[in-house]
Amino acid sequence: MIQIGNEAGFTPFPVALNNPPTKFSVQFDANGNPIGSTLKYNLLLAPAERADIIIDFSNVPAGSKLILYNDAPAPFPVGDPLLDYFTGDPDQTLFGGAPSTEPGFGPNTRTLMQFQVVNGRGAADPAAMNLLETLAVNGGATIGNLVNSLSPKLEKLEARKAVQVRDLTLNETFDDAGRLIQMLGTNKVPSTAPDGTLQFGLPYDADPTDVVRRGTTEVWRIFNTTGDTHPMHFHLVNLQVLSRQPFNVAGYDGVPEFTGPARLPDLNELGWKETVRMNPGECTTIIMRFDVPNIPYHVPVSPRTGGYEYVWHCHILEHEEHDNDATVDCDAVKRFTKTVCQRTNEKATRQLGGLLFSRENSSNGRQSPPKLSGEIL
Ligand SMILES: [Cu+2]
Repeated sequence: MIQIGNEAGFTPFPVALNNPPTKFSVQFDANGNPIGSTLKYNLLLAPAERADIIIDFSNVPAGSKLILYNDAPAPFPVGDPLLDYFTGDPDQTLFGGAPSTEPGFGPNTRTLMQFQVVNGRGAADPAAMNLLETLAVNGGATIGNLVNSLSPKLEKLEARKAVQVRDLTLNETFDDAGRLIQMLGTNKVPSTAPDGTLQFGLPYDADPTDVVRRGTTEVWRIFNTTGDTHPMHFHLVNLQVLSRQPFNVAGYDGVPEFTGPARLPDLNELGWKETVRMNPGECTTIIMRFDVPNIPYHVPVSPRTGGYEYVWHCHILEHEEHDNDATVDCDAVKRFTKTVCQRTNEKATRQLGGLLFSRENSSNGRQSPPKLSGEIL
């Protein structure tokens, strides 16, 4: 399987995924049910991320039927069995979940699509396909000149040209009804909870905190203090991912203490993006240039700010609809929300990006914040 593009266009070079094909060992929950691995995968996509991929079926016999299968735990990465739907899954109505899924019916979050392989027809694949495969398999990144002759040359934004570095936060707290919600915020502390917890999150209708200038380039360091990976989606601009780095969530007071080295984005995240996975316990650093297009009609300014408001938000719909959004005022951006998970006395542990996360749900149905419980060396 070769990826040649994402939601924002071509990747700088073709990327071979899971090559040569390997059968992954999966993780298991406390009841022995298989749950997906968050460390090894063919293609990891969060909501709103897209991939243009080429799959070579030439060695698969005609008549074969193959299933495109999703084994990503949800919420990612720790997962909750209540949100894992498949044929013959256990009846979870006693725990507030769904009844067992019968064959031929949904919901089913694992079985996505069936491929039926038939004999090839028409002309053979052009030779360029073989070259593409060779490039991808041999590591396109190391064959720069040849690759650039095949694919569009993509500009690489340079951090040194940024006029501003902003520190922003992904947060979770509880709403008035006791439900877990997610909010975007800055690194400034707008309030302190009764238990002394620092609250960075701002509601969606708060005034924009970030005013950007047309045409300028900015670097945003976004600290995920929640237990989930959030696919953050940006309106107005595309972006490039610079790095991910673990930080001390429990001790975060607006000034980060990094707990490990930064690492580069995955190969299929290079080039332009408009939705980026932001993992729990990590600072995801992105760079954007706010090139606002000229349009041949009048757009009224926001009566609230007198500028133009644009949104960045989590693309998990439940989070998006629950204040995980923020507006940016251009000459603008702002906030975000989260998953309600109410299993009781459940402890879950998952690995992601070399880090180990765990989360425990208390008997009152409230979910503890994620704890970084270790580092995998
Ligand atoms: Cu989210």
